[in-house]
Amino acid sequence: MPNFPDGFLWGAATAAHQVEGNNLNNDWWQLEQLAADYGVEFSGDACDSYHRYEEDMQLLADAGYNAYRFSLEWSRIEPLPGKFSRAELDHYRRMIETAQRLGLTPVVTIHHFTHPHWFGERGAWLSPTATDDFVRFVEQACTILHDVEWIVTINEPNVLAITHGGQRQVAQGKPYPMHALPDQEIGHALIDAHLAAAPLARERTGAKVGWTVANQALTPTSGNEAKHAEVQYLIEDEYLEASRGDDFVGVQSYTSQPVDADGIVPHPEHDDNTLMGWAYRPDALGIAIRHTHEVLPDTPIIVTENGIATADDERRIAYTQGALTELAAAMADGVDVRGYLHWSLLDNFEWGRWTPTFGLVAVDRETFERRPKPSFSWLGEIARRNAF
Ligand code: IFM
Repeated sequence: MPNFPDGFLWGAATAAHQVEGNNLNNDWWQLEQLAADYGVEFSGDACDSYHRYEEDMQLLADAGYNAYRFSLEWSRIEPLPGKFSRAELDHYRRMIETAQRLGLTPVVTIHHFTHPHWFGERGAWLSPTATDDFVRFVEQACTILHDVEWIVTINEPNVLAITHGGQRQVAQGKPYPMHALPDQEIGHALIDAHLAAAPLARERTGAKVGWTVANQALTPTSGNEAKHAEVQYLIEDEYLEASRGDDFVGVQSYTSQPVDADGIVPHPEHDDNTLMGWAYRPDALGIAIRHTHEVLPDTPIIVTENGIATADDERRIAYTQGALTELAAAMADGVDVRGYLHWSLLDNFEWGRWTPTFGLVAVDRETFERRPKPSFSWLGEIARRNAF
């Protein structure tokens, strides 16, 4: 059973809007109201982690983990352009200090999918002021991040460019595109924002700064290698390349898909699919890590997300065991991986849906009671021993 290097991060991840509750002032809250008739569910109180974060972190620490990834909610910190809430910054500062007191290394994401209303009204990432707006927020965020070791500027910019691209199409009266590639204009705006924010955060905090990319683990079907390379560049590699020179890059992997002459092959319904409708592919993590290493051979990697939406916790253990086997093999082959952060700590709000349960810990949505699943202690034990 391989031992992992000293200081290897073993943790779980969440994001503010998915767990905090009542983020009244962001774009997702607005979308949840507007799209309710189309079956989009409401985040509401979520897991009430805005108030219960200490309980969440205590669970992690007691179970043997040494890291927790969570995000800042921009719409709380900057409710109006240029008007910052000192009280909300203090709230996130308390989260950082709580993690540190409990022996958890905080991995802090500055932006995880949501933005304040006013930023949306300006045109979001397509606004001419987008980078300046984001940098102004990052400057304020840095005032509470001075002793944080790992900072993610933006979570999954490639997914953000797909979802915002879809919303852009809808606003133009077109149907929401299925299996779309990132909107390149939005993607390039996100890259600009990262390239402006990362050096600033590094300089102001001394932290290791990077961003996280949704790794698709795309594979070519026979004879379609050129198309595969083209799609892979547009959907993933452009965003990986923007991380060249960063202190780390976050790999986020769940499944794998083939590419044929027409692009990504839509995944058919199958008994074995996860609750997201994705193919059950524990091996995707190995493909994702190795591909990221090929593009960025000198950049350390953290697995900032990996997990499975399932109601069957034994399946979660089997999936994670498979993924960790691939991770260990990639490390044995020389890939520099610094940590593994499971998605997710809690069964949380999966962007408009509550049924895809990714959590190591279930949450009673009436009482907010946390109920750890067997997978939680299983992974915690691996973390405690730093061996698997
Ligand atoms: O829940 C999301 C997370 O916010 C970003 N990465 C993928 C997860 C599962 O869909």
